Amino acid sequence: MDIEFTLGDITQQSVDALVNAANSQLQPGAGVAGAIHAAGGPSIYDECQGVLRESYPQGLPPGQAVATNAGLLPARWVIHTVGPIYKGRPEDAEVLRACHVSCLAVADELGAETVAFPAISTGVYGYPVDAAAEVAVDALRTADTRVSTATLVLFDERTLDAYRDAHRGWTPG
Ligand code: AR6
Repeated sequence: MDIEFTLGDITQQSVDALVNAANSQLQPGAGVAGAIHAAGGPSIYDECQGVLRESYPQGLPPGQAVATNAGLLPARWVIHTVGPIYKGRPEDAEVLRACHVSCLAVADELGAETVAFPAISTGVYGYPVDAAAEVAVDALRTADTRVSTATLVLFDERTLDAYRDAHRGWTPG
């Protein structure tokens, strides 16, 4: 899988699937989720609530992912995943890694070949950017997937640099 990095707004990306940095109730909130629901329109929210009712009445657990339509966005699907709320525990990295793995597994089920990821958990959920970048890049580099291109869409230069540096510095194992 190719891994690319770009500065920008994830709602503007023309890809098969966009990843949403969601919360367990799949409510819009702020940040990426707010932008996706605002730009994508109500069909995304409606499908989110249907998926929760049918499959996750207690909410979508952190580290898991589900797909919905992408409404008015220039993508076919939105893949919603719930990152860890950062508390400095070892589990935080495991959950953040699981988010990336789960999103790629859902993308494979959908047949999505191009997927755009935001910097999951680094906003409202408080994950330090450099540490999140290392986990995200390692999860993507080691993934077993049919996705051909993962694009990390970063919202500011500082975050873009952190993810690019993590990619340059990545070593297996
Ligand atoms: N495109 C790309 N990146 C963005 C965009 C955008 N339009 N908007 C913000 N970012 P966050 P989290 C960056 O807070 O930490 C929501 O309320 C942002 O600068 O969206 O996983 C949800 O409903 C940061 O670097 O996600 C949840 O309750 C990164 O995306 C909660 O926040 C992630 O920030 C999830 O928090």
